[in-house]
Amino acid sequence: MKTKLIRDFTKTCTDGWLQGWHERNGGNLSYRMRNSEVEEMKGEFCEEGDWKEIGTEVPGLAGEYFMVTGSGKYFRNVELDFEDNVAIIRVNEDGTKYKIVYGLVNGGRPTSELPSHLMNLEVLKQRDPEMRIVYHAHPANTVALTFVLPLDDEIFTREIWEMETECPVVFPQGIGVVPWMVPGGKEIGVKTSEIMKTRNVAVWAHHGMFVCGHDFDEAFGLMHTVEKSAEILVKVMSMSPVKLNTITPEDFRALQKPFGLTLDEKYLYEKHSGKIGEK
Ligand code: 2HA
Ligand code: ZN
Repeated sequence: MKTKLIRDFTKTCTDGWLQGWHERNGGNLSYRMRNSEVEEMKGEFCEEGDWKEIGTEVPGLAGEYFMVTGSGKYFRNVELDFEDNVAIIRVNEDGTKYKIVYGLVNGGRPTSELPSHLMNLEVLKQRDPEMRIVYHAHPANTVALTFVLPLDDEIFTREIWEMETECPVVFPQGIGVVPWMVPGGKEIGVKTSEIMKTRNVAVWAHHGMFVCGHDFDEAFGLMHTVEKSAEILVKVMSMSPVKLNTITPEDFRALQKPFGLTLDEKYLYEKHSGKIGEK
């Protein structure tokens, strides 16, 4: 069965693979399904499977269905065999367990980052019921910057924003940075979902990035925009520790009216040091 949802989900996996963000089984993708999408596919669901522990609690997602990549599965292979690599799961009535109702036909489990994905999707649903996607990837330039920039939300956001005028338009709420933590568990999910309460981008130091979106294009485009700016910053820093020219706080403020933005002044600090990464 090839629904529009399956096509859109697959396209995101393939596009991420082509960007080089998904070495081996790196990265994962999840989508909170609409009732109409569940109805469309329900004839193919098997509800007989066992309930398994999520490893955290997401009562705000009770009874909902999610399309998620499989643990240990390669993004490269999603377009080649969707049903082997992706699952649809249902969350139980108290938000502590899930069961696989479709996909992963050769066995397996949903993504190892399921707690982070579901905790993010839960806070996002509260923020905006149409926010349905969480996407995690390992884009190299963004990860590289976590070794040389302070792991500070304000500095990280400001340095990335300065690389492309589009940035504050695309992610006006800025970026949150999570220090290095053990991936795959509840703890890192708590930290990431704290960021997702107000922002659409979370960077995991020395690991990767989480973004959200209303649809797949928006989530992918956000990942792409942050990573593109990170690439420019890596190029600039390889040439010089200081910038001769840049976008100034006044310039950023001037974007607000024409683009209908409100930018938090905490990102628009006056710099006392000329060095990239210092305030
Ligand atoms: O291997 O990206 O964070 C999947 C991951 C874990
Ligand atoms: Zn990862």
